[in-house]
Amino acid sequence: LAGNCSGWGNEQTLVLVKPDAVQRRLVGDVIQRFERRGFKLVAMKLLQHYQQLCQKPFYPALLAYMMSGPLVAMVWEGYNVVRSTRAMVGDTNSADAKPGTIRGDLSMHVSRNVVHASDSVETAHKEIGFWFQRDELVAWESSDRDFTYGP
Ligand code: IDP
Repeated sequence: LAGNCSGWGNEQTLVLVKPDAVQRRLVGDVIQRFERRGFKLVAMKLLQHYQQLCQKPFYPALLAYMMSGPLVAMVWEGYNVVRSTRAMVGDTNSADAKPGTIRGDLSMHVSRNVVHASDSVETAHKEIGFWFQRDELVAWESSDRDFTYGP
C-alpha cells in the first residue's frame, strides 16, 4: 500500500482563540482538543489586532469585541484539517452548537463564541497569510505520524 501520498496531511487552517476565551482561561482547553485529535501545531502567537470582519453589518460591536483583549492565533496542520476543525468548532450560534463541539461546550451566545476557524482551504490560505509571516510557520515532523495516519 502506498499510504504516504505526497501532500497527504499537509492541509493547514487558521484558528483564533477570541478575547472572550483568553479572558476565561480557555486557551489550553482549545489547544488540547486539537492536540488530542492528532493535528499538528505549526504556528502560534498572542496578539491584539483584528481587521478581517469589517464588511459584516454588525462590524462595530464585533470589532470592539475582537479588540477588547488579546487573542491567540494558531495554525494547525493535518488531514482534512479545515473541514474537521469547522466540525470541532460547531455552529456559529452557540445556542445551536452541539455538545462536544468547542462552542457547544464552552459558550452560550453568538457574539462570544470562543473561536474563529477558516471556512475553506482557500480562505485558510488567505487568513494564514494575513496573520502570519511565512517564517513564523514551523515545519517539523511529528513522531506519531505513522500511528495517526497509518503506514
Ligand atoms: P463563523 O465564525 O462560524 O465562521 P461568521 O458568519 O463568519 O461565522 O461570523 C463571524 C463571527 O461574527 C461569528 O463567529 C460571531 O462571533 C460573529 N457573529 C455572527 N453573527 C452574529 C450576530 O448575529 N450577532 C453577533 N455576532 C455575530
